[in-house]
Amino acid sequence: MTIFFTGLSGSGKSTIANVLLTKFLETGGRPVTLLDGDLVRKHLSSELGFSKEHRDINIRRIGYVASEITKDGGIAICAPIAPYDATRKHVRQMIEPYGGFVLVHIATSVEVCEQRDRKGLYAKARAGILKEFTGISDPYEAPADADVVINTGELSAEEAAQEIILHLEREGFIGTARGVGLRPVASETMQRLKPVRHGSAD
Ligand code: ADX
Repeated sequence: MTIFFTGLSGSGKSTIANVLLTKFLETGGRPVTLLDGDLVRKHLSSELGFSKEHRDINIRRIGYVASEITKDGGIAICAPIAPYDATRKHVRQMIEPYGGFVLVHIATSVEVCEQRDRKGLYAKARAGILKEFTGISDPYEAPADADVVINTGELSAEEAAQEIILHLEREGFIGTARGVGLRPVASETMQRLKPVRHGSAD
């Protein structure tokens, strides 16, 4: 399974992805790999810039690694900006033959990201020192096909990670807290077959 985050720089992707990683590691089970935007840029895509072509190469590399992890039964958590809709869809198509692909949009507005400006990059982009900066001088195509949308204005990173876990449980990608990891169809069938009881507690 691949959990693919998308959102602006400073939207909270990395923070939430790291909380999610910790939760998976605590639960144990399948191996988990985090492909963080900044770390991929450092180790896997250090020669690339931020033109559309280079961003697309970067995202397709992440997609390829995630598809291999998914194929092997692991969990890949990816957290790049991934600003282009067609490229995200391409990655979904690369991964879905091998397992689940869950697109998580961290929908923090550019105003909020700029106001926080944790890395000081928005100020540099405004000053024209950083060119092609997503949300300022470069596009961000918000997804219409996100499986989960996180509004970080309302949720802490912990709560956001919990929302994602709940979605994964609901869709049958991971077992529930009680350890009943049924696929959605099977689970619905089970519900229908379950005898209806009145009065007595379960
Ligand atoms: S992506 O567009 O190819 O998906 P990626 O997530 O790898 O982007 O890298 C984004 C990170 O690179 C940002 O969080 C920021 O720290 C840094 N960065 C440097 N220059 C830019 C830029 N022009 N646009 C966006 N991010 C930039």
